[in-house]
Amino acid sequence: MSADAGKREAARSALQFVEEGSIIGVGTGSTVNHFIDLLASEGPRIKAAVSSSEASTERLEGHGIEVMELNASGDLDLYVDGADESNRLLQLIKGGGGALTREKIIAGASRRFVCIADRSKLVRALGEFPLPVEVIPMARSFVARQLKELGGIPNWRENFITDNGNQIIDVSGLTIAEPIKLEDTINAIPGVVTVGLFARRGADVLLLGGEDGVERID
Ligand code: ABF
Repeated sequence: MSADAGKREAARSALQFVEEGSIIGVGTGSTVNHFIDLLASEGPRIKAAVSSSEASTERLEGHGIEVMELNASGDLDLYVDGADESNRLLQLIKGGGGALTREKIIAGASRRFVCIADRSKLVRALGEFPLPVEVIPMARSFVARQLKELGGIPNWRENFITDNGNQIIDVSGLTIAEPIKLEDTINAIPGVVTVGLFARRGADVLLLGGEDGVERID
């Protein structure tokens, strides 16, 4: 089974969490794209979605699904999104697609976060995937030096601007033994908008699509 087929199966499996007439949070990425398409074709009819990116908004609206501002929706019962890596505690690295800030906001505003991914995203320890850090542009070099002091190798994602007008540093070489601690440490660097470690608020359910079907981890 290809990784893409695994993503699609995980996305299909997330439909069981969607309630008819509800307002749900919808993330970003190729796995979520499957979720949006399947929601439109075979899922329950939702009232509206709160979207984590311009790309997902466009896709949702293309299917005739109303997109609402989080300020208008209030807290959400469900958020469905992908990840770049997850450990067995459902702590995640996210932000490969650059939408980490809005993703973290919606995850924080949601009672249940269902993460969908193909099997390859499950890792023993987080950190092989470079950790994305969204920064205020004027702080980029300063933040990069701080990240070096933490033992990372910062790499500016050139020619990329987030939906919030900021820049991204991808940090490789970090040993993430204590995800919550590292999330707090990086969050505390002036100029950091969001770190793509979702450890304080990880996922509640992880659906992993693979050869043997969809594995659910709670
Ligand atoms: C978003 O999309 C991200 O946080 C993560 O970077 C990415 C996962 O990508 P894909 O679903 O394309 O593998 O959820």
